[in-house]
Amino acid sequence: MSTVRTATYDVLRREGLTTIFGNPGSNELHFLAGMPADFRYVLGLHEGTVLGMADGFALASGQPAFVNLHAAAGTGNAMGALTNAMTAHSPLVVSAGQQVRSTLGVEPLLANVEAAQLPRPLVKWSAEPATAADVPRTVSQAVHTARMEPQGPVYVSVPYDDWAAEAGEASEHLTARTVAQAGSPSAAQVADLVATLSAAQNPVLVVGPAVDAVAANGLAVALAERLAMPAWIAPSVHRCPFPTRHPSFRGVLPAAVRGISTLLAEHDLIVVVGAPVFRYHQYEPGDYLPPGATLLHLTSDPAEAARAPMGSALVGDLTAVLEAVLAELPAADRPMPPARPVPELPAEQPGGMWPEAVFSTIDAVTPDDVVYVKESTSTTGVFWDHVDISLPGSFFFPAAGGLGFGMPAAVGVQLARPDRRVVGLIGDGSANYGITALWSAAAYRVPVVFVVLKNGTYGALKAFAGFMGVTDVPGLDISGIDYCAIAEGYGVRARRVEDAAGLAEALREGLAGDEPLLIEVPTLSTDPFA
Ligand code: TZD
Ligand code: CA
Repeated sequence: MSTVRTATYDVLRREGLTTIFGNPGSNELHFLAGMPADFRYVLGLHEGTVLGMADGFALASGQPAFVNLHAAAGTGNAMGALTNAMTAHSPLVVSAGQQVRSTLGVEPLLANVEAAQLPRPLVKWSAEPATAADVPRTVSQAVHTARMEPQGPVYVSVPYDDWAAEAGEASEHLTARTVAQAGSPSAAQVADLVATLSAAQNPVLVVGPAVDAVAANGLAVALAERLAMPAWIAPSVHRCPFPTRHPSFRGVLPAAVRGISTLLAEHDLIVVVGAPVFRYHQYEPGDYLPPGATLLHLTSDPAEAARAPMGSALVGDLTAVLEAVLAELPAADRPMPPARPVPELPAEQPGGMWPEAVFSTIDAVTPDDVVYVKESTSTTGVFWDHVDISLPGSFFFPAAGGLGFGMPAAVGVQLARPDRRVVGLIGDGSANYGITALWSAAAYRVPVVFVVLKNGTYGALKAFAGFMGVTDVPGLDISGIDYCAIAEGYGVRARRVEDAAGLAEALREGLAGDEPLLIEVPTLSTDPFA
């Protein structure tokens, strides 16, 4: 008869969750002790980093990743990072160690009081099994729940004395079962979609992160070409679902109600695929839609469809829906819209490189299949003009805007995709929220090249202050931090560069090596609202 611990490892192995991202405490030692040899443990020195690494790993692999945190305090430290995982639909199975079951009533030190309640509403599902014998089944339920569309993080709290208990025969079924999902549109639904799309005179495509998550980027391109439509990336995007050098590509929509309806004013049909409608940021009230326009929303997330304030939605498997539509949809009888010119780089100025020049230098040096993990907030607009991204899974950004994702996620993405090189584009402010990822990168020899854009300030917040018309905001300057010294302190090699030539040389060095490198580059501030 196997123990709860063995049966749980069997479930994790069967479902492919053999990497454990964690930071341990006394409640977790019984689970971790004698970890099976086919599992690997990736230690993060802070739970925000642990969760961020697992998030990057899950997003880049498309598979659930396992996280092991310490009780309530460890969970609390991870919750900022959970905002991003929840928004990104990242299939994380987050576990936390609990105090001994029979002692919970008296709330001993490190008891996780109301454990299942703690991470809500930042998880899709959360539980503490009612009995020790139900732990393996609960973990199995957690994995299937995380993996099912719409994917998302889940949470399981396990009292540590459960691990040695007998699992019971019922747990043997868990490693013999499968849970699959289907979501194809009916023939009538396809006919409806084709009629709506064909009737449009001047449609526009808005593509979102869920397209990249299922690698349906090529289908989005086929749809844009079939209807000769311009294509925008949905606002506040955290993945790149459309090739940035395709003639249809227009950029990323502004994250404002009025900004979007103004930009799309010429169009009679707005076709949104795989994005919330819409994830706004700056408050600019106005009409949700341009006059006379209708919106068609294709999504795999019922909640996304239900909460949209306008449009007609169809919820289904995005690949199945797009394939079914493309099989029936006639080509539009209009010319493709002309490609927009790539903006020139701004003229050089003393004091640092323009972020635009940083990105175009990196674009020129990196291989075509490079993966960018970006957390430099004032540059979210200009980035897209200067990089050539064409493959699925090539760009990740904190999905809920919670900083502390970039550095850890870069490590997690690189661990999930050793076949591709990862470049982290990290603001000097953002770096500090996930800085301990440098230690994990060094300890596990994860060859991420971190580029820290050092403008000495929370640039995006300065720009926001201007947009909001407020002045004299304290706490926006962060000068005097030496990122090279910090990197070296964590065991990561570092280079300080001043210009494009130095940046290119340091990047080549980093990409040629098999260990992490941090490059610090002084930058000028761009205005994201310009
Ligand atoms: N804390 C957390 C966890 N998430 C946040 N988003 C913020 C604070 C607020 N914040 C932003 O939204 S942008 C930003 C902060 C502090 C500045 C980040 O500075 P940076 O990038 O140096 O990384 P830029 O390019 O200078 O803006
Ligand atoms: Ca900055």
